[in-house]
Amino acid sequence: MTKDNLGACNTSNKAVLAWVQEMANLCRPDQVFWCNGSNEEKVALTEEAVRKGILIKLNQKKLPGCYYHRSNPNDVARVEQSTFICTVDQEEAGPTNNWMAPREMYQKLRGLAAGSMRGRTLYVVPYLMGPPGSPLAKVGIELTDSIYVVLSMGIMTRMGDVAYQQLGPGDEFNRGLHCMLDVHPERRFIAHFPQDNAIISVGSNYGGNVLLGKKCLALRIGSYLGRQEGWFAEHMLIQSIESPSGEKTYVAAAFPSACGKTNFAMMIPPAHFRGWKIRTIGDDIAWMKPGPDGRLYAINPEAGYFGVVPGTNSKSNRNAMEMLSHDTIYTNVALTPDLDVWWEGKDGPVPKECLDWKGNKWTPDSKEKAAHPNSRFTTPMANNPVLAPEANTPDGVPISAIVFGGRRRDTVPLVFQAFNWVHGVYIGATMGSEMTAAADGVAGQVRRDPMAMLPFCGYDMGDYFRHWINMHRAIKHPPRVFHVNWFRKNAQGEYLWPGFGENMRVLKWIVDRCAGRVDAVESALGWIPNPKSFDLRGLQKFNLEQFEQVQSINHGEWRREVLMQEELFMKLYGHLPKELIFQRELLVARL
Ligand code: GTP
Ligand code: SPV
Ligand code: MN
Repeated sequence: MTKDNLGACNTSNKAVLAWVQEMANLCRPDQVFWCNGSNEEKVALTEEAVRKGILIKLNQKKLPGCYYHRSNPNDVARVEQSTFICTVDQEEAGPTNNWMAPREMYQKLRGLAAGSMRGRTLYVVPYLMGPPGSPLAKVGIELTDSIYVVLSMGIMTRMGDVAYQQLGPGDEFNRGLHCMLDVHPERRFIAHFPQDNAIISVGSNYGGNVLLGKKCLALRIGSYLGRQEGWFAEHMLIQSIESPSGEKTYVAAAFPSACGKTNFAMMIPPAHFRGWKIRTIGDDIAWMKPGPDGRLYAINPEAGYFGVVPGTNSKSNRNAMEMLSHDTIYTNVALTPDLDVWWEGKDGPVPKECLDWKGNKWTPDSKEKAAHPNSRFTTPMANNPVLAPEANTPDGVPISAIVFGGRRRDTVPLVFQAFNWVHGVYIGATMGSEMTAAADGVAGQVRRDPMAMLPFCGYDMGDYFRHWINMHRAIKHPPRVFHVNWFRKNAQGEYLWPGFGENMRVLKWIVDRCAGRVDAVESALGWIPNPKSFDLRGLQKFNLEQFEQVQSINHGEWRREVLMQEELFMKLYGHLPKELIFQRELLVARL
């Protein structure tokens, strides 16, 4: 395609043509731009974004291919109170989701969208979630008036002609409409219509609210379809662990937003673990389906990472620092006078002066943070120095372990293993975690976040637990289930566990448990490591006593924990599987 016909219509799919026409008639853009995913297109749209001040070109000597974006200060995270599941019956959405009848929501949002793209361009963004040709992959089309969304979708998904190829002549694609409007919280709605495989998002231009392939399609709509079709759509990283002898194990792990998935997915094992290799298949989302051999197979539907920036440095995550050094969009970090980026926790000296994420002058004396706590990078997975080649395998990888984990300063030990599948479902279902800056709300407050899916489950949470329990029958060799907590603190507020690369020690125990190679001790919560066979060698300033502290189970704290779980169970009572109530009774009996 030459430069002259950039933006020209590139599909003959009748359903696509008709729907785009219908939406253009509604939104009234000055022009329609059909994206094909080519490099010329990316270059041209990037230049246009720079010309319009939507992106700032960063110092290309230090950060080749990198750009900077500031979102509206009222629009810096997901907004759960504005997120809706619009099923015909309210009961189907369940008590943990906001609900509105589809007819009412369509009417409301079509009203807001009407004429909203006058003077603007409507971009048609076809995208594929999953490796091309994968039986699990899904096609979506996002119509948006945000060039930042187009460029981000180009990184986060397999965007362009490849999606039309997968779609063929059919009409089975997710219909996503995104209108920025005036980016006002009162006119901000992220609405899902699972029965129509459709999404409408208005009034935001931020990450999880507007990159519709990610949380909206891959998780909310995905989980709804997964229950109908017999698979899982989960908020999980996927990693491969290769031992020095070449044995490969695949692990999927669900931690809530900003609780360590990206870091765990690409961690660097400490020196003691020479010969062990960790590689990333995905850092945020897993689609998993039983395979013909009775194991559970997982793909990463995404092609890029939209990750938390603050705290990233060469000590916590050297792979990430390398990954972010080129071809990355930075959103809401600080900008230095030489057009470099900075954030709290970055290596090197604190800049004497810079512009904070709002564009205001910032110095080390400033009271506010220079980078927003939920500032993010958008980077292609190909940038990841430890990307697993299996990230592109259409059939996915067989999962040996599922790991749940929250951010808990107390109560929850470093690691324990479920006694069996239903107990594992109970452990995931009752997960608690301190809230983070990834969503609007009170950071630090503990809330129940079942399987890290509270903001992302597209139907009744009790039915979701039922789906998890039922799937056991379809998986002859189910993964073993574990729970971890990297965030336990002592009375002085210091982390009890060094975390990051040292999490390899926990991972090795998990891998060995899956292979039946290491013993464990029975506890009230599940199987826990025998301190004698848990590998602490080479870990500086960490003794067995500290290990026992981070593993300790305080029965008083756990009785309180069970009461907190009860609140969720009461809320979900109507659809809560009885198995989980029995699991709770068994736990109480053990405490
Ligand atoms: P989302 O993209 O929001 O879904 O988040 P995520 O789960 O991928 O979280 P991420 O890996 O980006 O980590 C979020 C924050 O937790 C960062 O500030 C990290 O520095 C911090 N973190 C990650 N792993 C560890 C760990 O092992 N120990 C400690 N103490 N902090 C960690
Ligand atoms: C999360 O909040 O879990 C994210 C970031 O991964 S966002 O895409 O904004 O939802
Ligand atoms: Mn996430």
